[in-house]
Amino acid sequence: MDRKIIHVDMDAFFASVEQLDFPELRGKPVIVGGTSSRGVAATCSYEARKFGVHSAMPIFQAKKLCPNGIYVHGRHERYEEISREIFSLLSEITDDIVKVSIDEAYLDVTNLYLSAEYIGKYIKKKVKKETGLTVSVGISYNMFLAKLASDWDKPDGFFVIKKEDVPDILKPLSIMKIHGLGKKSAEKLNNIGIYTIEELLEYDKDVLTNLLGSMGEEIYNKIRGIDLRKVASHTERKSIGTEITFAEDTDVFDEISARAYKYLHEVNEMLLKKKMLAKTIVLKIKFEDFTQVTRSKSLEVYTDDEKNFKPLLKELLGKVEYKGKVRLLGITLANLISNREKQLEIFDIIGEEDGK
Ligand code: TTP
Ligand code: MG
Repeated sequence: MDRKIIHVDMDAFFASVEQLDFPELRGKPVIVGGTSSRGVAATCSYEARKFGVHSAMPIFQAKKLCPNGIYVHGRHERYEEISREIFSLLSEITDDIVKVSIDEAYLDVTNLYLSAEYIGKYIKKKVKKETGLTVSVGISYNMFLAKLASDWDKPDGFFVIKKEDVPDILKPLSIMKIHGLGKKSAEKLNNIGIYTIEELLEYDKDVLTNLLGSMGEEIYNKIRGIDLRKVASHTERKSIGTEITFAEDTDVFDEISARAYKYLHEVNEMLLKKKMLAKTIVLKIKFEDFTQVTRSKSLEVYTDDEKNFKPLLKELLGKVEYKGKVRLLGITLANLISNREKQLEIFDIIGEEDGK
């Protein structure tokens, strides 16, 4: 089965945040990146792009092209804050997410029941509703094409690249659109008369490898719609737990056991809140002499239902060799995955209206 990959990229991110926070800047050419003529533009609003201004352009040059532009200093903390907010709402959709820059992320939604198109439109709406900003969404069956798609229809874009569109849809594009192909490599290709992807498709793998080194094969594959990179998450949560030291050490089994069930309840509540399922329960007991034991037990299936863990906890409590008073008790639920069905509830908030 083909994968369903979504790439999201905020529009003119720093400049849009400035326009959001300072309404008088809306609809105006805004250039972020310092007011000093020696600096470079971090980015600029789409109104400024009409004048030919772009990211990394020296400010003095931008001022020549757009003398009436509004030049402002960047406020990185504020951009980071909004970035966190956006990433947090994207993380509610799936754990298979990777943030690649302050305003950009990939999501693998292959395992969600809803279509990638539906989820993509939901993202646009949700980001707009929660932050007031627009985001461009690209959808395809791999990361390379999804990124290309998010750039297709900017700003406020929504574009899908289907398998049957490839490679025809790519042919007219400049080779500069190939993410991963650096400026130097593009120049090398230009020097032998290659400017478009259609022209590049004429060359076989060996020639590209000779020209571009190890990247040759990667580029050869990408322009044919082949990109096997996985959306590898770095943020996956492996466990949820709590542990607390007793106010007074105790060897009364009923007290220890009551405490354990109470913690299981609390941890299970956290699991539900995070919309996750767990398979394993871990009991940790520390004794008054500071020695400790950890025992764990797993279910056959993932669950978020506390009552499934209770018999396991009973067994674990019975297994421990109590060699003195208990000082600390901890309960952890481990082996976590997302609860896909629960996550689908998130989407219901928005409903079926058209997305863009
Ligand atoms: P981008 O997503 O590349 O650009 P953008 O969001 O401003 O515009 P677009 O609509 O084309 O996506 O980068 C995100 C932010 O990163 C951008 O707002 C400012 C910062 N940035 C720099 O500071 N320097 C740079 O050279 C680039 C490219 C971006
Ligand atoms: Mg962007």
